[in-house]
Amino acid sequence: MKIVAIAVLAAALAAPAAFARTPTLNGVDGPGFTITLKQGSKKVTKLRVGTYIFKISDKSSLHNFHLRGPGVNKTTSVGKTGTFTWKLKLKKGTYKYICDPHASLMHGSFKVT
Ligand SMILES: [Cu+2]
Repeated sequence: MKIVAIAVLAAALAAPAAFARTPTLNGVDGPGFTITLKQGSKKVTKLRVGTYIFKISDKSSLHNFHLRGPGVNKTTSVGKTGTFTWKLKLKKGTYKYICDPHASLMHGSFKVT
């Protein structure tokens, strides 16, 4: 009986971790003068505190993707292109993403609560 009870308890404890998947967000800059951050097809405007996977596609050597906010300051390179994966812990606050050379045109933000 004791072994069964332990097995049931272990399964109950393991279950939430098995089902909790890290959400993926997709950031894109370029090839034109655009910068976006989406979850699926939806623009990201607010998120809950937690860990997220940011998949960044830097599609232009004129632009970069620079994300800044509480505890985070990550950027791709102006002058290079590529796909990058960042696993980031987001805290409460406002996060901004910009293209550094064109920040007045290419910018966005979201709130984490
Ligand atoms: Cu730019």
